[in-house]
Amino acid sequence: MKSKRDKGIDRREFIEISGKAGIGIGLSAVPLLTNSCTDVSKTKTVHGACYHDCPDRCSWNVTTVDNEVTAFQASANNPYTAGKLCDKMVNFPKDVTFHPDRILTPLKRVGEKGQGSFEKISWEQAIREVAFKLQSIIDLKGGEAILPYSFGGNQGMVQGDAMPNRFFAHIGASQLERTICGSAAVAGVLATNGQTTGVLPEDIVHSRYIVLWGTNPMLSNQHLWPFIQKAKNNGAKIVVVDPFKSLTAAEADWHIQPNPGTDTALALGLMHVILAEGLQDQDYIDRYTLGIDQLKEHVQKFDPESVARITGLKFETILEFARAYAQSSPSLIRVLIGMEHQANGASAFRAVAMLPALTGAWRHFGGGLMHMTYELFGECLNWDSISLPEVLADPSTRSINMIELGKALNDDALNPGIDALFVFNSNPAVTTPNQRLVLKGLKRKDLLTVVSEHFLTDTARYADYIFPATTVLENWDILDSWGSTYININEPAIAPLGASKPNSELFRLLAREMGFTESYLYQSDIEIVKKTLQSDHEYLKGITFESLRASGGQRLNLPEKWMPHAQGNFKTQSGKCHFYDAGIQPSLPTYIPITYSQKEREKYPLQLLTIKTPRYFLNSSHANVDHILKKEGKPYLEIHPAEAAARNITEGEEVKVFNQRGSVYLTARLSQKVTRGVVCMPQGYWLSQYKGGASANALTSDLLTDMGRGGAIQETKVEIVKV
Ligand SMILES: Nc1nc2c(c(=O)[nH]1)N[C@H]1C(S)=C(S)[C@@H](COP(=O)(O)OP(=O)(O)OC[C@H]3O[C@@H](n4cnc5c(=O)[nH]c(N)nc54)[C@H](O)[C@@H]3O)O[C@H]1N2
Ligand SMILES: Nc1nc2c(c(=O)[nH]1)N[C@H]1C(S)=C(S)[C@@H](COP(=O)(O)OP(=O)(O)OC[C@H]3O[C@@H](n4cnc5c(=O)[nH]c(N)nc54)[C@H](O)[C@@H]3O)O[C@H]1N2
Ligand code: SF4
Ligand SMILES: [Mo]
Repeated sequence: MKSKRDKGIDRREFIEISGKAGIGIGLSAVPLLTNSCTDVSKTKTVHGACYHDCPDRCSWNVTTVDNEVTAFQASANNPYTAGKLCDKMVNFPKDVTFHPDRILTPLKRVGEKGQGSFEKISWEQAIREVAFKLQSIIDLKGGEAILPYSFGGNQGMVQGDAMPNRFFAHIGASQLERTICGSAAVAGVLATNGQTTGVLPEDIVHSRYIVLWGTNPMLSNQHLWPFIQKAKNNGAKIVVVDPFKSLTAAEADWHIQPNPGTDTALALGLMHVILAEGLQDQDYIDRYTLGIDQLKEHVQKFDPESVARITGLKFETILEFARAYAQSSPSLIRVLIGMEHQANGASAFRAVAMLPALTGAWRHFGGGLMHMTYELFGECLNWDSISLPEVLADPSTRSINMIELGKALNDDALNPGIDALFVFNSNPAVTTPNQRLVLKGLKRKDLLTVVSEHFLTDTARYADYIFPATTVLENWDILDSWGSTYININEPAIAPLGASKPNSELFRLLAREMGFTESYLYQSDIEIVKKTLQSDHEYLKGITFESLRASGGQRLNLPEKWMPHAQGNFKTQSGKCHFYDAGIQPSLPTYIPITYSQKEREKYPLQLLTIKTPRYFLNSSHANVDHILKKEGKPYLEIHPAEAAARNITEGEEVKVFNQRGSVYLTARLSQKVTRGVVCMPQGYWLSQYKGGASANALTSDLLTDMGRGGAIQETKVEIVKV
């Protein structure tokens, strides 16, 4: 989830500022990332935070002796993530920073694209050649022929946002619509509540009925789990709604297993029952909501029988779920991201977000909806210093949706076509849907591909130039969060290894080589960190650069009892919770399935989930580490025994999963974790780790979601044969 989406910095915003021109820019004027850590000679401990695209945003301490890491631990100063880092990160210094395969020098391609043959070159040569090539493209076709492609690989505001955004805005590059994670979920919840910040994570301990709807915290939000367990110890019932028996579902008191992508219907069905049985909080509805009459009429169609047909659930399950939810208090629904990757994804979030207003759950501490926290940081940090809106504003520059990367790279009608792709903080060859089209684009001989990376990822293999990026242990940053309430600074623990440089420095060097003189292209990392904190917002009271350096993560200074909608106060235009909104199409959330012809259904009868099941990967990150791969085992397909038997497939056999977009080879695991008609494979393995060189996204589609222009990645139909 890119938390800064709504702060305007993902939009290209550039106007030339002539007044600031004319600064002499030589190497000496470029603030290189030098700091006290280059002459470390004794033990020291610095504070930092996890850079991953993870809602937890753990705070940590790193102890070093002579540029060697001697201890790497969760910080006790952040009680939310104190205790331990997750399984993915405990060995981070060895697994990533000091990994022998790490790229530590610039590389230039010598073999065919994708082959992975490179020669080492100097930074000077790499910067000179890439700057020259970018400038030639700009001169010939304009900046829009260059597409930056990045996502949550590093969520730091300096390394992920500030410097790269400024550079690409300055050259007038195409904007990237960063929609692969969170866009649909946020669009849905905003339509209903106008904000996504509901119940705060720690307050879940006060809940007595917790619905984990399409989220798997035991794996993907691990520091929330102890709080859920505490609630359980206090008597809370834990319900999981998930088409897959996830780790969390297996631990729940009740696992409700609907057909994938049918949650909108399920939520509307619950509302049907609640209204039919008079279980709603009429006073809350009268005071703080809009459109109850339209909703009442709308949910007529979603009677339990119809919803049972759509969701594959029992009629009784829908009744019992509706009653238990409405009659428990405080009742909390936890949503996150996973469920959004469906054709109806945004509508599902929109509908689910209505339930707490219908039952008045918001009135009770620990009751309501728990979703994101990024808006809290959006309100209090000095975003203008990151996004520089006054100097970087040109909303007319074209945008390309990251989900449609494959289409964009292969679109002859696109004017200008994409001549250069600049990838950092992302591994699109593995993580972007419609992989075959992405790879076809990456193979284009006339495409300049520049990648900044730690490793020779499947994407980097296609690069013309690779720049070696520092890891989080080697650079400054400041990190907000989309799932917790702590702000962190990240102080470098060691000097950059080899010739690696932070993303920020890469863009400063390119700017200098291209002859740009605007001072905002050369701001130092520490300066950006300090400026970001310059705000007198009450949430930042007591939080300064110095205090963060001393303590690591600090909790935002939020009101003690955070109950955002106890008395309405929705951030919609009307200030009410919108059951109905004439300004949105459709005006009520509606279950609209994708229809397939009889022939298509026969050809590809199974729905494929490609989800985050590996414990030790973070998307595709860490999937190249030997001991991690050993723990995760070979990529596998979970298939219901009845579906397997129908295809004469037995446990452990090799199978080919295929559809019109591609095929992937996997080992069959006969499993009751999926229902009939649904199969599941893990996302994250690199395609170079599969026979046939294709991974999960070779099968997925670049279809967009109903709202938010996210990716309906899980709207994927396949067939399976044994090999
Ligand atoms: N170990 C680990 N942790 C991670 C990540 C990782 O790769 N590995 N990735 C991080 C990132 S980028 C993110 S966005 C978060 C995501 O964290 P979560 O939002 O918790 O998402 P997922 O694990 O993607 O999906 C959660 C569950 O949604 C289910 N699901 C899929 N389709 C549907 C549906 O139609 N309806 C319902 N009800 N459920 C559905 C899946 O089966 C899955 O079990 O996790 C973060 N944490
Ligand atoms: N089929 C399927 N596809 C999915 C998903 C799914 O559930 N199923 N989930 C989607 C979701 S929710 C997300 S968030 C995306 C994630 O997709 P990506 O954002 O592509 O995430 P990663 O695979 O972790 O790749 C991040 C890369 O950034 C690099 N990196 C880390 N730090 C730095 C740095 O400081 N500088 C540079 N230059 N590079 C750095 C890492 O080495 C890594 O290779 O995938 C999406 N794709
Ligand atoms: S990946 Fe998440 S849980 Fe693991 S250390 Fe990072 S923030 Fe914490
Ligand atoms: Mo994500």
